[in-house]
Amino acid sequence: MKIGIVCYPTFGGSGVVATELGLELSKRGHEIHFITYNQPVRLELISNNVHYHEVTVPEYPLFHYQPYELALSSKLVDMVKLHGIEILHVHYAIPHAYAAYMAKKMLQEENIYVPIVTTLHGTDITLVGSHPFYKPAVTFSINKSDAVTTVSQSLKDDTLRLFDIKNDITVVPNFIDLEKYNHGFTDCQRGMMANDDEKIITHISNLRPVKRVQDVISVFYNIQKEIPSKLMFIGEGPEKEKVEMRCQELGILDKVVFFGRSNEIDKILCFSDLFLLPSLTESFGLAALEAMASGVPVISTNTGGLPEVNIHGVSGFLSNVGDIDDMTKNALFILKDDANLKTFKDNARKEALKFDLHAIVPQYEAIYEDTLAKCLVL
Ligand code: GMT
Repeated sequence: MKIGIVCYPTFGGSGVVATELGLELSKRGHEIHFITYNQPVRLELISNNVHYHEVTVPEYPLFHYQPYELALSSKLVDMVKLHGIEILHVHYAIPHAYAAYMAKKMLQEENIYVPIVTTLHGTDITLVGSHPFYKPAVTFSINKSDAVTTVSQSLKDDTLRLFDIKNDITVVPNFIDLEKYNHGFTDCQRGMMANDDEKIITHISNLRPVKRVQDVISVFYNIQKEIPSKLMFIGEGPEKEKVEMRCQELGILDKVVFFGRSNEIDKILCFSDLFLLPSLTESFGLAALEAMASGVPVISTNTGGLPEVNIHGVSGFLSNVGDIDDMTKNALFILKDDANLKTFKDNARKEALKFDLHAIVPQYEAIYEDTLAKCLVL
């Protein structure tokens, strides 16, 4: 199949999933066309089967806001015609599903029919999409998609609760390339980060308020009072400066390593003992799955899709949002006893196996095939 993929190219779960999906589909023989405003961060390979088409928005002084969705829909029309793209898979409703629908309508005028598969990722529904300002456009885009998927059952429930949805929604969970997290390499440079007697705690996110990164600091502060430990803090975002200031106030700046954005999180996770994800909401929690795939147990909140990924008492623990004491207690339970830690590490890796890309990517292929078949009948 010739598949067009639209996503946000920046660091963020939806872009990562879309990129990994495209790369795996290309290995399975499909021709993939990424259409977005920057080369996706994890898209290192451009090959015969993988193409990247940049959407540029010409600056025009009359426009107070440059019309990205207009540029995207025009680019989609051009690329579908030029490359014979058969199906468009758009990740994140706003504005991708909306722009794809416009492209589909323009193409129909020329008797070209391209179905749209929309994957909802979380904040496009729970935070941004449900805002009264966007709600009509998001509802319309979901209802006009030829197939709709969500990355967790919880996100499907949220979508049906928050919007007036007439379409079926299929849950296709996020996935992981387990081979990438199979730490065959021996340069797992733990010694550079911490002493042998120190435990390594890690947090990775885009440091937006929804990630509640101050809770990461509070839990780590409590942990390091009880056990020698270091915190690996990975990501860039609006909360970073406040976090640095708080670490200084608490006198733990020397115990926290700030990495900024990293494309090598597997290398950091390979020497981590525990992952903290105290988010306010999380439709899935791809970062938690990446940690688990590396054999790192997870202390997370129990919101959204997190209980579908992190299994309480098995791969880690779940707590109510903001319950620092409970998160600390659970973290210490895992870290204080080496045998316990080993059990949780093994369990985390085993639970991650459920999300192996070889099991999940065929579900998308089946959706593309069904959607194309249904559209031929119409
Ligand atoms: O979590 C983020 O800040 C980024 C956001 C995105 O759209 O890139 O992530 C959402 O999609 C990920 C991939 O499906 C999910 O793993 C995240 O849980 C989800 N984030 C939220 O729901 C807050």
